[in-house]
Amino acid sequence: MRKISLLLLALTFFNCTEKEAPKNVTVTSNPIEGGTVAPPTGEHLEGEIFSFSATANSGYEFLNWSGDLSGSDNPASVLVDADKSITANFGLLDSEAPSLVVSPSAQTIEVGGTFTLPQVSASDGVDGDLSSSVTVSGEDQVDTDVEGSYEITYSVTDAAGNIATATHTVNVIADPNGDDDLDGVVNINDNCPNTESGTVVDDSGCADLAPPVITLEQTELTIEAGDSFTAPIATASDLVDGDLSNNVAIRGATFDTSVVG
Ligand SMILES: [Ca+2]
Ligand SMILES: [Ca+2]
Ligand SMILES: [Ca+2]
Repeated sequence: MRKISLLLLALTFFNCTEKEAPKNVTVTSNPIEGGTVAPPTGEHLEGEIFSFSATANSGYEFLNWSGDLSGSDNPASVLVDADKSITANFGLLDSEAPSLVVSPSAQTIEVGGTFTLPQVSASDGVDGDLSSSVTVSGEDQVDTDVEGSYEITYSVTDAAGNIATATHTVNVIADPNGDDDLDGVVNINDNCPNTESGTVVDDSGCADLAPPVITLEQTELTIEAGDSFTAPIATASDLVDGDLSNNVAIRGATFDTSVVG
């Protein structure tokens, strides 16, 4: 009788320990810097239903689960019926448009001439080199037999849908040494061939938008009370107008050199 009791006790104990044997649940973030999973790797009792949640780090988004868990629900539950290996997959968030470089941005040719396609390259922080995905429009509109300014538009879209565009202008001119827009810059050097009459232009034939630069020998002067004050020497120059030093006007508060201040 005592033997049977002991056997029963041992069997019960054995059954209990087998049913509740802990299982290893391994969780992994892919990539590691993409985010975290809770709860972390650990032992869980067999038969438990466990809920895992993935939290993306800044700059990443949670994509889906792989391994012994699938789908993209977050959190997601798994029945611990064996050792489990669960991976949370994260992807880089992409809110930046690719960089699209079209070089040069313009060219000028004579009527009847041929134009050269610019160098075009595109790269994206997430998708990498996208140069082969660049689309072009307007190229077939360029008529090298007719004077005019033609714009070719390049465009590229990254996997996240961010779009970048850039243009290349083909100026078709009659006479390279003429000055069609009468701004003083010969056609061949004129990147803005349709400048409005009366506009001040720079060497490239485009509106001069840069203000002159003023340089002062000293920006601050300290003199003793009673001493006389000499204004600092100021020079000024402009990309288009050249030396403008004689045009510098002095403005400022009136002051009394006999009073400390
Ligand atoms: Ca991007
Ligand atoms: Ca011109
Ligand atoms: Ca011009």
